[in-house]
Amino acid sequence: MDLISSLTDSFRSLFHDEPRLFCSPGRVNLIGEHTDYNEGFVLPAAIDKAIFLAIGPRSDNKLHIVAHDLGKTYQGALEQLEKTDTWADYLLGVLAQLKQAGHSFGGLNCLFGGTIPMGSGLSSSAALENAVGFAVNELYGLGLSRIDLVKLSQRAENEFVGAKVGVMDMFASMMSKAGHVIKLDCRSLDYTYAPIQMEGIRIVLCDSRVKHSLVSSEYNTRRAECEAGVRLLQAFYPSISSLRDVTMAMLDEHVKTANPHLYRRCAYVVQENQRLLDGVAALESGNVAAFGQYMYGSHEGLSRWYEVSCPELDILVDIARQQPGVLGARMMGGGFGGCTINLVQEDALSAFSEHITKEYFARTGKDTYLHTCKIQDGTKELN
Ligand code: GAF
Repeated sequence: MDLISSLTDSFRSLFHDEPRLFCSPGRVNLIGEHTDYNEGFVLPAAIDKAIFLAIGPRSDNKLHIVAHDLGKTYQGALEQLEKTDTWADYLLGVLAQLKQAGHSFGGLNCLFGGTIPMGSGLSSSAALENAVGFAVNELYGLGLSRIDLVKLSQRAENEFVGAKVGVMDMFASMMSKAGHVIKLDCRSLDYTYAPIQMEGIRIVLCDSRVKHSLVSSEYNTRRAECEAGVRLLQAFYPSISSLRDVTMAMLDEHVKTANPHLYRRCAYVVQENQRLLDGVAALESGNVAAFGQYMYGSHEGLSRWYEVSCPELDILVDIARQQPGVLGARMMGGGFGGCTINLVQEDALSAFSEHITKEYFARTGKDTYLHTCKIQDGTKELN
């Protein structure tokens, strides 16, 4: 039985009611990593791996939530939305934010499952947050726009879950359009949909099988380092407010000698923003090979200057780079594990898959899991 039928059946037998069904996808990001919280640019898209949510209103103010894949249940009440330090916080956080914004809604029965591997850097948490916000908005006619829901998910994660993530993941999952990547300006939230003109080229994810933890201190440390770099420069340029406003010349003059560690962190971000802009120009002119080189540059920066990679991700990129028919590869997402994203020529796909699986095992003793992605629409209700 497929996942949707199984969620529907379980919902019926648990709650004796007919659910409404929602789907919220995970995401990839072609380039522009750790730039979102620096008010820079990102180039993400939603993929064909998603969270599926079966949900219905209750006549009281209780919450009955079931994580189908984990075999776990949360029961509580809307009046008491307290942090649990479990998976339930992603849902409770969204409900808490809705309440805080003054929206009125009743109790809920929900059951969710999914196809996004957890801890693989494909944003299962943002997908879950979006699914709940979107569903409650529909169920209770709250009148929130998609952008409102994106901001709500981000606040839930920042304030309730306690992960100081940027806006990219929820934006990609909510706003994506099949066959397009989103060029998003994370300062203004202005965005454009760029058609992916990559004839004969596939987006392939290679899972390092190293689980990353987003709430890990390293992510918040990188944010703090970027902010420290900005503060240092504000003494010379009072008008700057984020690394988005900073140039390499500013860093060279005022940070390089004063604080070489901060220099490397900030220089990575400034250069990654530029790589994204140059990369988009390359893609627009159909030069995927040039785009692929920017991806390798991105990985190099993430690994050596920003130091958010790990040996397994470096090995995956190294293997991909030497393989014919691979145009670009890099680690993706927060880092310290998760997946690499690879652009692979269709006719080289099966040799790539065979080689990287064998070679990765030989070099790490781990199996990699490959997924060839399709770019999908964002969060939606299923009929
Ligand atoms: C994680 C975060 F959730 C995003 O906001 C982003 O910062 C990303 O890491 C790195 O680009 O996915």
